[in-house]
Amino acid sequence: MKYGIYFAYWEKEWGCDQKAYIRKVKELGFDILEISCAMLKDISDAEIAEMRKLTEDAGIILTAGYGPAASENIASADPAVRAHALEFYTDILKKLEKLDIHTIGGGIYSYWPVDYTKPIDKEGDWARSVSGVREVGRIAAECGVDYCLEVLNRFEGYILNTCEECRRFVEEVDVPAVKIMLDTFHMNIEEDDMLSAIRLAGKQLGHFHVGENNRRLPGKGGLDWYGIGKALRDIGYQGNVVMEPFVQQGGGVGSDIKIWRDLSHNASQERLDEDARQSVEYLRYVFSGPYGDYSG
Ligand SMILES: [Mn+2]
Repeated sequence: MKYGIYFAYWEKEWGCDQKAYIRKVKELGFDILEISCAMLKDISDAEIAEMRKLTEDAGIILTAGYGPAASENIASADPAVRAHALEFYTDILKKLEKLDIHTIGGGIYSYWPVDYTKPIDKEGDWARSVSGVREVGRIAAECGVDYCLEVLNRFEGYILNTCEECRRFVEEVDVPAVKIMLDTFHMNIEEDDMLSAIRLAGKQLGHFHVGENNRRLPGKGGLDWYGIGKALRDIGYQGNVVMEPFVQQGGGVGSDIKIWRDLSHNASQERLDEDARQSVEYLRYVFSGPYGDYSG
């Protein structure tokens, strides 16, 4: 398994310059930096080349996360929105290929955050999403990218709330590059048994997010990291484990994630760095198990 962190732990806006984090996360002991596709919308070829060189020099793997805007909703009932979404994903996937990024994950079968003041048509959106994801998934395959559908809790999504739903959805799409993505924070809300859900995903698990029940760094809350590690080893998971901590209030990130208190306990930048370093060390150790792949 490879271990990563999402840049937004340190930031208050999604579209900020994320290049500075490449070297930083390497120094903190991570293998992976997860970036947001928000920063790729207007990126130039020169900037793409610069970013790729920085990751190669640092020996870092990049992965990409995204919460699509309503105008990028591949499941929309409006054909013009679906056409725009297809255009958007085609552009992003080509950029991912240039960046040597092989994983995109998130609510990329719908939009986020969901506007629950509007009526929800789960059945209709599911059907449109399956057909849209099938089309986008084929483009992803051509670009060498795994298109990973993140199962989200009920407050953030309504199409895929459990691993069982995602498995059924992925089977309907039936494109090998389209995979299941799980996140311990969301699973803790929706799954009867998180460890069974991981086992149900099995070989279809393409990307894995980790965070505590309140989205603090793994090791600072109540989740069963030993059990989670065992379930991942049981399915022979060799993929990415990316932590997605959110502990700071403010900005677009704080508002979208609904951070209304300081979960960092007024931590300095140095303290945030040290907490991340300790968390990845802990996770590597716990997930390695008795016969694991612990090498750090
Ligand atoms: Mn996540």
